[in-house]
Amino acid sequence: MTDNKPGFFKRLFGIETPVVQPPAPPEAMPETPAPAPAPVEPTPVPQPAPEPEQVPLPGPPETTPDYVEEIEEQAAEPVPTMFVAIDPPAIVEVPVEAPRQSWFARLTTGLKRSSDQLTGSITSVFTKRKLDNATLDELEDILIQADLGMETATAITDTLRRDRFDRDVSGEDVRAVLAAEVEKVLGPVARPLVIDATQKPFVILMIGVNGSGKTTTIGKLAQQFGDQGKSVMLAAGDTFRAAAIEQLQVWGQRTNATVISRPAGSDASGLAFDAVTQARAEGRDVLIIDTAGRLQNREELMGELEKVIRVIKKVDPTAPHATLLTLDATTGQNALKQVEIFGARAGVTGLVMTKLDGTARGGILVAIAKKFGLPVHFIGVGESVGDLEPFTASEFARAIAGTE
Ligand SMILES: Nc1nc2c(ncn2[C@@H]2O[C@H](COP(=O)(O)OP(=O)(O)OP(=O)(O)O)[C@@H](O)[C@H]2O)c(=O)[nH]1
Ligand SMILES: [Mg+2]
Repeated sequence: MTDNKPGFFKRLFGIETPVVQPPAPPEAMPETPAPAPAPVEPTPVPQPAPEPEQVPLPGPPETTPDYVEEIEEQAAEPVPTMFVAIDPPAIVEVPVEAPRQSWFARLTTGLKRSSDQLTGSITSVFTKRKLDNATLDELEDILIQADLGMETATAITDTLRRDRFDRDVSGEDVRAVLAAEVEKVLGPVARPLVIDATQKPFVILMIGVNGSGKTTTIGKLAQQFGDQGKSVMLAAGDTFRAAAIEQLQVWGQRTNATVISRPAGSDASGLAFDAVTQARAEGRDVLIIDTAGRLQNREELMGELEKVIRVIKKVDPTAPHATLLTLDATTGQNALKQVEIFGARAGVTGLVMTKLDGTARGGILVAIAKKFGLPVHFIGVGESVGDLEPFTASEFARAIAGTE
């Protein structure tokens, strides 16, 4: 959405964010040259022999897989310079659990930033006014500015027009209609991620733009699956940055999940192939494969993602069994494009919306649900291992509409 009403829009969303390391807006991201080695290595990373390291691999595949040719072709090319790295920290820190509010309180607090502005605008429009066309037009603008999407905005104003036209309407009445309409849209997409126990491993591929929360979400999921008694393997498929590999290793240690990795600069598809092979040989319940962040409009990077998927399918044609797209709640309208393009190229099966605890432009989730109908499995409400919650429509609707 273009910011054609700067004053209003600033009031609506122009609040400084406390979120740690927000990604730069995709459009503004510069290309980053091949990564220099991190200036300080926090802990000596075991220097792996040229061949894979942490877990012995089962014997080589019986026939040479096609991907080997692709990898060899690629090896002749210079190290790719197209990944956009977000200044990786030299020392990867995983936040420790601190005493905290319930997740719903944090969700409400996070969405309060959107909700306060939204409900404040609604209240100012609906103070002592009869519902007429002018107020309905104003309300529609407010809802669209809040990223809810044209269809939902129209549905809300249509309901009010039908039921309350020419009558006194309070801000509270409007918020109740807003909550009901948002819940109606989100209800069908609030679906849990079901792990099919007959798939061993159940392969989850985590994808998304830079900094959207892939690796953190993997850590949180590893914890949840581990708590359920599942044996979990993680694959450090963001082979581009050494810090990304370390970050996943830290999560692996923390959650007692095995991490399979290769040295930075290795081919991501080859790692994915090895990881699925290894997890299958070990009878793992779940394998979660991390990937490098990529902007959806970078053709070559999207092609690389397709290759990762092709190679996974060489080991298990039914995999990946879930392809999860992480969306940063602070992104706004660009999230629609991310869902569209990642969906078309990588066959997204479900969404995780992260960072709903901080600056929230949470309304976009409503527009996404309406447009794509993809399941929303989880929401991220913080950086700690416990801060991933199943998505529920009514709580989200109440939080954004500011109703109790
Ligand atoms: N407040 C908050 N921060 C989060 C959440 N999820 C992730 N983060 C933070 O967002 C930043 C980026 O998270 P990562 O998990 O590294 O994101 P990524 O998608 O793996 O990033 P790349 O690998 O660079 O593409 C980190 O500082 C995380 O701690 C969340 O739900 N809430
Ligand atoms: Mg990552």
